Amino acid sequence: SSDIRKGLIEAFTNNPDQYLSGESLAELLGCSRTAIWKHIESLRKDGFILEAVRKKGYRIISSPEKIVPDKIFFGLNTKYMGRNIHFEDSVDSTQTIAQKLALEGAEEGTLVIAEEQLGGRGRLERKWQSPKYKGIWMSLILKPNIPIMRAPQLTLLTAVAVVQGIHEVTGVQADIKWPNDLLLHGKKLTGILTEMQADSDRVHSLIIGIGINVNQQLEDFEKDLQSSATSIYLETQKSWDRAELIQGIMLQLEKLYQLYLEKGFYPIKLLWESYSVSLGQKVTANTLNGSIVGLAKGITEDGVLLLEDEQGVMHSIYSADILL
Ligand code: BT5
Repeated sequence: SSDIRKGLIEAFTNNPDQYLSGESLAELLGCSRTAIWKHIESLRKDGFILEAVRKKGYRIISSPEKIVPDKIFFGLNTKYMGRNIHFEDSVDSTQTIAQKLALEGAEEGTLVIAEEQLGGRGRLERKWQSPKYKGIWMSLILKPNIPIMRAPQLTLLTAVAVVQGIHEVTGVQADIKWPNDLLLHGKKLTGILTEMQADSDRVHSLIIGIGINVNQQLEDFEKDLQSSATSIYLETQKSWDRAELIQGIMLQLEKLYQLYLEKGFYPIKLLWESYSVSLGQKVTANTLNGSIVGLAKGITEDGVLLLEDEQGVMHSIYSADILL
């Protein structure tokens, strides 16, 4: 029965401009017309808008408000990235679920997605607002065979992949602010949080949390964020299909990750620098040990930010909030 559902989604999404009759669908999928009708009703419940015209059949009008995991799966052009999807309606944090799956031996590329997070988190136990149906709240499991000190490279790699994925699908070009923010006109569009499971000095699993504001209108953000956050909707005045964005991001991630495994961090570093807004600028780095004002000179091979202060002293910044 889930095969019928998958078959229907595939038939509709592959023939966006065509009416498909109940009869032909029943024949195609080897089931009764009643079964087709039932599944069409269930797709409608999930937010697919399907037009029905007498004597012609059904046609897909728009993709759902809700993310439908099946829809991500079809049309996903990756070998392993995002192929194993763990989907939830409402969770505390997708990070927590992915952490658990990783401990249980989840394969590389496993993706946890939720429609809503009640306890979405940023760095240092800060909150990440994750309103229902409005954004992409997901955690990806990677298992690179690298030492712990290289782990920050994967945060930067993810930032590049998300910039490219968003650009491919929507045409919107975001900037990267070290280490983990994507900005549009200086407002935060995306946050990335990397957590890790490691034995002694090697990484076992990386849990990369990605939060992307997609279809929020201004009032969907809580008051305190309305001036500092933005969404793809606010930038384009258009709603976007989150399933399609996830597909685009997974494709870029797989390409870049493969490049990273074969050629190392250098090519990723070049891409990262090309999207960065902080480099070459005077910035303030607020670290847990105090603030440093300096010129952002670059990032090292490990993904560490280099700041040159007014006395010409170079500081390596491992973790901080950067004020531009
Ligand atoms: C981050 O932390 O930017 C990392 C955010 C990672 C979120 C993803 S969603 C899927 C996965 N599951 C989780 O539980 N988390 C990950 P940080 O740099 O510490 O920024 C946090 C700050 O961003 C907050 O203190 C707010 O000021 C701001 N903020 C919170 N929600 C936001 C939103 N939706 N859009 C823009 N800014 C937000």
